[in-house]
Amino acid sequence: MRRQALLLGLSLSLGAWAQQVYQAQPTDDVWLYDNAFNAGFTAILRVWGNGQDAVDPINPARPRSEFSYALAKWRLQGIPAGRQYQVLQAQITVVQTQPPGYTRAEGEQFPLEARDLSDTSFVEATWSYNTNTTSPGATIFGESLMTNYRTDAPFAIPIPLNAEAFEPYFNAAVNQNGGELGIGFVSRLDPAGQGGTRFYRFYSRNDGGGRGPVLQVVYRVAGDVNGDGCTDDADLLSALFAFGETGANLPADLNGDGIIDDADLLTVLFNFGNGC
Ligand SMILES: [Ca+2]
Ligand SMILES: [Ca+2]
Ligand SMILES: [Ca+2]
Repeated sequence: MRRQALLLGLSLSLGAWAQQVYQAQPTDDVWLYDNAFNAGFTAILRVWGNGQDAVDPINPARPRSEFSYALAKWRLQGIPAGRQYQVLQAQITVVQTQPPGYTRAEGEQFPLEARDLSDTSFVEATWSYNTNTTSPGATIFGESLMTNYRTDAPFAIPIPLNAEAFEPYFNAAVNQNGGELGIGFVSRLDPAGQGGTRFYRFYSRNDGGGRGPVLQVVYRVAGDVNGDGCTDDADLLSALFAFGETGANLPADLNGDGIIDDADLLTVLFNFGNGC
């Protein structure tokens, strides 16, 4: 129950009813490291860097021993293709095993990064280090927070994603990649000097306790005020009639800044016909 409370405590409070929430664990996650054991099915993923770089500058797809990554991919089920989505909030949460091999200050200095992936061709069940070519990209969607840091129990590490940076990646996954979305976990945290224990260790989807990574995305069809999945004149009229209104959770307040103004109206206009 405590584990659920950890994750629920991080869940987002929802505003307007047209918003929807995707929340799931990955369909595949692997430990990408040349000496990884049981890389596809290990219950624990491990991530480190060389203290300077998070990604191997020589060959990101085949990290040397100074680098270790985790790759994960999600299948965004239930989100129809053929329309553009607005991402309001996004977060990945992983659960660090007990005890962490780093101090809170080290975790804050060398965060766990969530990045884009070159592709989502890797498959957990048939994973092979020798043939894999998937590599973490240069876009950092988010960095971990040490807000729940503790040494006496596993703790949740939230990685809030930048909604503006993540939105086009999310839309490309839904509309151009069959719903598959890949995330690379990397870090500059250097294991050396702490007996080789100073690195991120967090549960994979294969953990028997269900503590694998969780992706949560709050989204809506872009410009869709009334939540019927299509941005049309009904949404335009709603935004016009509510123009100037202020308050929390107003359906026509598409950017969620508490006022319905020309920014919201333009969002409807720019997305006119979306999803219809
Ligand atoms: Ca796995
Ligand atoms: Ca609509
Ligand atoms: Ca607004």
